[in-house]
Amino acid sequence: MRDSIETVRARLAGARTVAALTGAGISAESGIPTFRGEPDSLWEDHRPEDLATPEAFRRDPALVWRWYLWRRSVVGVAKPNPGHAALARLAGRFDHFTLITQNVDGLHEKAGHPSDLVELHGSLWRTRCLGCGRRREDRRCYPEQFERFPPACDHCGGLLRPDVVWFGESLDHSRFDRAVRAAVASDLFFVIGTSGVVQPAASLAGLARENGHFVVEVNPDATPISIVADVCLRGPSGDILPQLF
Ligand code: BV8
Ligand code: ZN
Repeated sequence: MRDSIETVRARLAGARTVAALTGAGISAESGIPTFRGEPDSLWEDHRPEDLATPEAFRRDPALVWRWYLWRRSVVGVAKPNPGHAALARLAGRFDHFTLITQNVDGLHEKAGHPSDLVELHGSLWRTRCLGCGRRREDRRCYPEQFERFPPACDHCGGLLRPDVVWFGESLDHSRFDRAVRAAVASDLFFVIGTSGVVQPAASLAGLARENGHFVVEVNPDATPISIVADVCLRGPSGDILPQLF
């Protein structure tokens, strides 16, 4: 591993443009369950794939909202870990750095990423109204904090939904375009803490590779992305990233 760390550090020294794609794994050391990892990633015996869908929300908006509020209550007390902090330091070293995250937990923003952050799948901390389309920052974590449940828009009375991208929903085009441009243009592309299962986010590493860029995977386990990586740093991102930056 030591020589791989040195290889990546040497690449960083010569890089002009860097990008990183993160997944749930980077927040694992902040105590947030991943999607497909530990047994505690389930919630009341529901699988994330069964709840993070428009169909589930149509069928039972209160159940889906309870799941998101439970996640807010877990994430709300979580702190960014040394992996998030290392990426924030990296952002300070490069004029051209783009951080692309699949996570909706807001921990990268908490660690300090004002401008270079692309939240591909939206945010747990924002609602969108199905009636008037209004998006609002919302930090409430418990059903009793809402006048009506499932939550209703205080402007038009419409049903509010979490402002995240569910399975079967298209990603916001401008956000995904920014991520693609970063993958195509970066000398160095990090893929951190993702199982590489969810598309189209998982395709970004292959895109970076096809454009001749150096790809580094940081993950304790091998994933479908490992085959396109030039270097695989096997271990927790909270340990590995601070050794790099
Ligand atoms: C789309 C927001 C076009 C919500 C999320 C069939 C029908 C319909 C669609 C599809 C289909 N087949 C495929 C698709 C496409 C589908 C998809 O990819 N499905 C998968 C499950 C096969 N994708 C979509 O639907 C996307 N939209 O394609 O639009 C379209 C339109 C209509 C019809 C068809 C296509 C939208 C996908 C977005 C879904 N929303 N999140 C919410 O969070 O509530 S995805 C969700 O999974 C999270 O965002 C999460 O980040 C993401 C990916 O998971 P990971 O981050 O990788 O987490 P995971 O637990 O899997 O892995 C953790 C990793 O960390 C592991 O590798 C582990 O080893 C590692 N790790 C653990 N500890 C550490 C660590 N690493 C480092 N350090 C540690 N300490
Ligand atoms: Zn409204």
